[in-house]
Amino acid sequence: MIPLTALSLVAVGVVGGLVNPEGTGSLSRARCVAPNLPGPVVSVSLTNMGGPMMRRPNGMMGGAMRMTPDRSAVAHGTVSFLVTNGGTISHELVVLPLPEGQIPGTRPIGGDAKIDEAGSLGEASNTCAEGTGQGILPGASGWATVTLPPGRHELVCNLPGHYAAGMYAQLTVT
Ligand SMILES: [Cu+2]
Repeated sequence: MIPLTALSLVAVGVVGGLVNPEGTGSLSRARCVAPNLPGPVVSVSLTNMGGPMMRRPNGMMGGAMRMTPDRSAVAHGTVSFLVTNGGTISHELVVLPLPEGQIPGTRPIGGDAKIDEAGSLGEASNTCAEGTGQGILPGASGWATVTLPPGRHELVCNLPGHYAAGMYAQLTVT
């Protein structure tokens, strides 16, 4: 169990772009028990179709991955994300502000098959732990506590090819 004070410090570090040194990501197919998370908790389910990964002729992943939050809106301030990977490969959650007028899922994709994460407000990419790591392994959960201003936000998985395959969702902060 991580004390709330330590959790808050880690959250501040993530917002500042620091890497959580505890992020080993070495657990396999673990079932995780998250600590009591502060603020409203947005539960997010990450999925992909089982079996061999579909690939289009251009090498991009087929559209078979999803990011599904349990709500479409949350009050501004301290918000926690509890992210569970129900898929067969690693995933993550990154919280990005959604610029005025921009449609979710339309960010430009770079040569590395990823989108630009500049301006990230935090991420859950650690297996059975808080904050930033090497990705949430299949069957496991990760979590993060962030401070969200009012406005539209986009939750994304930015592992190569995953955004293009459909791993994004809008979250409105009121
Ligand atoms: Cu993913």
